[in-house]
Amino acid sequence: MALQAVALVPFAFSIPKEVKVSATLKDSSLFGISLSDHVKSDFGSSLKIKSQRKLSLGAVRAETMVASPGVTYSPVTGKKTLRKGCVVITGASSGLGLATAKALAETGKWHVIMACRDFLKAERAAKSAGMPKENYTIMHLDLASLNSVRQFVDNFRRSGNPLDVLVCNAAVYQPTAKEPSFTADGFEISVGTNHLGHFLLSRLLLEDLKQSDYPSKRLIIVGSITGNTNTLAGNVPPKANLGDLRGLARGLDGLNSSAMIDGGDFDGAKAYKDSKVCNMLTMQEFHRRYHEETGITFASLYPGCIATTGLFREHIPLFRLLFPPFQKFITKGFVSETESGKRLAQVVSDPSLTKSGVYWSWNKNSSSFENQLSEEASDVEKARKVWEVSEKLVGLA
Ligand code: NDP
Ligand code: PMR
Repeated sequence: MALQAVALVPFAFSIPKEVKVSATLKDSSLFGISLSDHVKSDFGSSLKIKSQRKLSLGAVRAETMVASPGVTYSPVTGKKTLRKGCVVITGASSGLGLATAKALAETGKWHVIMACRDFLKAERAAKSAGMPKENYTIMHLDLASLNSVRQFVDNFRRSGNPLDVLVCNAAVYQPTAKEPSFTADGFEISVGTNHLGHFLLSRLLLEDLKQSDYPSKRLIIVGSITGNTNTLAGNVPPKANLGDLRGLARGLDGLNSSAMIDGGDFDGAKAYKDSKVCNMLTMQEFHRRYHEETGITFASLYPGCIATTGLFREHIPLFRLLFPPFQKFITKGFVSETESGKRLAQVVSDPSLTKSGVYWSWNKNSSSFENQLSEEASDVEKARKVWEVSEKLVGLA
């Protein structure tokens, strides 16, 4: 991984107009994929309670005149009002999750449940971001423990809030780890947290989403360009590849099986990218299984390269120093945390982003567009297998 960070250095000083990529970063080459093709796809953003539960949320003026659920009439004015939406955001204590929570809370139209593993950190983050305190609640959730996920769901249900939108955002990235580490249930930690924790959470909370009377119910799972091998970023080694899922099927425990989904040797950076492929496949499988029946919008996104977040906390210092300027000035894929938060907040609440099964990206002008996923990240059969194996691992089948 240090090699990859060092590989940023020469690249930062020569900017080929059209680069062809072939081998690996180890020989610093970036050939085999056309940058101009890339501009057309993922690169676009850079170079390219249940209804019967008592609703505990306030109401704000509605903007449309369409009679829809979640809308009430004020007895005094006769004006239509839409109650506040309730959105759960995992990993809202920093980076993209915090910026999204802030963007939504500031509108006054959303109550944000910040589902975080470190309560104090989340409270400090919300305060220093200046989030209006009546518009958020922090609830404990450690995605690296299936018990904690189940406990969170119980606590959330007891809180009496409706669930209108769920955002699966939290993630860990261990690019420099030599050995795998594991969740409470013994799964390699990146896939265990980013995919399996969220898989159980979203499967359980699907019931709550179904019962929401809000006009647009959504389940959003954050994806990434680096899990998509149809992009330049996705071709930086190690590349995502789930193989035949043999490691996942055997439990990713590093004892009886490999800690990697494809059964190969442990590589923390690859484990993260594989977990993002699982996130994008899960979103599509949800769409195929439940969109028609429930009307829920299922979506994923690549918010842009937010090179300053805590995601890179375990990377070597040289990488952390060079990565933001590299993304700002070379790839032009950089986005600020604030901008990324606005993007994810759009996927949560924008009335024009209700299409289900979509992987959203943004172009240079920050306009959203439906992006193409890689072959693997849109493989229907693989999505079904990941779903089936995952439900066994988290105890749902
Ligand atoms: P951050 O590290 O800033 O945020 C990650 C969040 O996840 C933190 O709040 C962290 O909590 C939380 N988290 C980690 N482990 C757990 C756990 N076991 N249980 C509960 N919460 C946990 O990174 P980003 O904001 O960059 O990442 C957010 C999402 O954006 C991720 O899904 C990532 O894959 C995606 N993404 C990021 C990109 C980028 O360029 N940064 C690009 C594309 C996608 P704590 O604060 O306690 O550590
Ligand atoms: Mg990448 C061409 C554009 C581009 C974009 C948009 C990203 C995004 N990256 C690009 C290109 C390159 N990166 C190139 C050419 C290189 C080789 C010098 C390169 C390297 C690189 C490294 C070592 N990039 C990285 C790393 C990481 O450790 C990051 C990672 O893979 O995290 C999983 C990363 C990223 N590059 C991105 C984005 C968005 C990331 C990180 C976050 C993520 O995908 O979630």
